[in-house]
Amino acid sequence: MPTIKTLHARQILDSRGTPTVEVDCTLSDGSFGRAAVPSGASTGSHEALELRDGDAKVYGGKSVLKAVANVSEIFEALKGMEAGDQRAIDRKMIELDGTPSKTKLGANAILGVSMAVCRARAVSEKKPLWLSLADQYGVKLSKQVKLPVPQMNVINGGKHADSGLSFQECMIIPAGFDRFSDALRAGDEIFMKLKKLLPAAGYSTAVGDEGGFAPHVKDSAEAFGFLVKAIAEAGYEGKVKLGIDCAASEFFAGGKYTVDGKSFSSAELTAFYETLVDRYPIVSIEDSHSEDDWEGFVQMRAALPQTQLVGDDLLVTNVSRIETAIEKKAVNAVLIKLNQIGTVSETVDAIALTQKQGWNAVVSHRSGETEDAFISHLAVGLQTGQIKTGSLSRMDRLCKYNELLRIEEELGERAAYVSPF
Ligand code: 2PG
Ligand code: MG
Repeated sequence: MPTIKTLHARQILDSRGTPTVEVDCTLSDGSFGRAAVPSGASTGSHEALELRDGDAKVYGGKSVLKAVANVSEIFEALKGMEAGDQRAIDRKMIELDGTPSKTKLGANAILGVSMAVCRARAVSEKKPLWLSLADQYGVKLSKQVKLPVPQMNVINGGKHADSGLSFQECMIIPAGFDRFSDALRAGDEIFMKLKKLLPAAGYSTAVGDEGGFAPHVKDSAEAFGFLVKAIAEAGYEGKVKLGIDCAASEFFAGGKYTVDGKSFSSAELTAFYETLVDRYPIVSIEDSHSEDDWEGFVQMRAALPQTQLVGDDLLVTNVSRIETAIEKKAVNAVLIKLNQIGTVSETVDAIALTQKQGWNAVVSHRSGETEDAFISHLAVGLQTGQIKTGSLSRMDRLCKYNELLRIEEELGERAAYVSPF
């Protein structure tokens, strides 16, 4: 296997126009890999550190030139290492950083390198990235290879839009199909229906950070009403379900949750979700409660045992927090974000632990994205069965779906699409 020959980082701009890190890697056999790091807005406080320069005069403090420079330091430690052992490479960077949250080098610097090396290795192996990842981490692929079921955020709220909606993401989940491409088509047709329904009701079709509409509806019920109508008018009733990312840490203050102008205790919030699940075809709820309200999650699981309860800010792709969730029976699914933890290997460990527990892993984008479609390959290679990557507009979102179309085409008869709901 070839060795790491060069690593070069640069500052580029993400989908919000905010600086982020991109890394180029070349191997001794000439293979080249490039990767760009995403960035969140509703970040969990237990996430690994995204290193920013903090000089208010430059990009409002958001430039990442320190992280870019840290890639040179990382290169000194990694040069000449075998590119064939991703775990050794990631371990080396974790040791070099030496802090629990990657505060010294920055998770953005470390992750950029981790992903770029994966890409270069796949080129060297002459394999698609998803297959290289599967082989690297010992995933046993069966004859049928699962494409992920997407959670599509077609109405944006919370920190991702100025719609006034308390919930961050109102999503459609095209589960009842045999092929990924048919599911994508259904999602797109529903999105186009919404585009007609919203203005007819006097609302704007301007979009939020993840490409979903951001109408100033009066409450979440009105948002779900639009989704149900759009699904029915597009002819997909029963086949397309709903999901929410509440991102509840963002509307939690002083021990109370404020949703749709009403104030709830943790237990009252659970009861509110029960009424929503009764009224609408909601099959998945993410971050129903605040990131340290473990008891709220435990109550949710007991109250809604049939619903997929996903931990995002709660678990931050961190094996030790996922272990706590297993002990407490706090969720039954885990959102997986590479930059919450900062290396590909640790991300894979989080997925493996989730799957071992029999829970669902949902590979996810961040609200600040780039043209990099690494997560599409991660979802297929690790056979997670689910992906969350935004709406049906803005290329930073669509490039992930388009990459999945290419993978499905390449898999031909081997491509499978299996509903987890
Ligand atoms: C989330 C994500 C992605 P952000 O909360 O799940 O949708 O948002 O990247 O802003 O944390
Ligand atoms: Mg979330």
